Amino acid sequence: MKKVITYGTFDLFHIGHLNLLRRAKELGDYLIVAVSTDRFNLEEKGKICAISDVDRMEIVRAIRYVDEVIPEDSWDQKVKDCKKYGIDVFVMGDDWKGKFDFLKDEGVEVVYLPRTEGISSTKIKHDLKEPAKK
Ligand code: C2G
Repeated sequence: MKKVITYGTFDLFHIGHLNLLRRAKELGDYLIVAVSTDRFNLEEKGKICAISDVDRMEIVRAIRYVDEVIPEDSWDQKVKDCKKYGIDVFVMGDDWKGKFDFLKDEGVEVVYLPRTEGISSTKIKHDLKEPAKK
């Protein structure tokens, strides 16, 4: 069984997230998604989420492509996770291109997928605050 892992906040779940998870699952048989905790987002990414980590994990867990959800609470857990879960493929959107190539040294295939253009959690929040002028 080919095991795939990906990491993210998945706040205000949108089509960009879904496209990523669908393509990640196409690369293997079992997809684990590590969802960033509220603490990790606030302290490490400086992000305040609209949706709590408990709810973001439940939403991601309900996505048909996802087989397992774990918390992400440190930048440094990826190597340990890949070993613990026997990961074959690590996947991220290409805004992270090159950032996680060190995982290749662990025998993990590293794949960066093209982001979905025109959508992001930040854009959704902004557009809700300042609707485009008609
Ligand atoms: N994504 C995408 N297209 C978008 C928006 C996001 O493909 N329009 C991808 C991102 O590249 C990422 C995943 O969806 O692979 C989750 O995106 P975020 O929730 O924004 O996650 P991020 O803040 O990038 O956190 O340790 C890694 C971090 O946890 C990643």
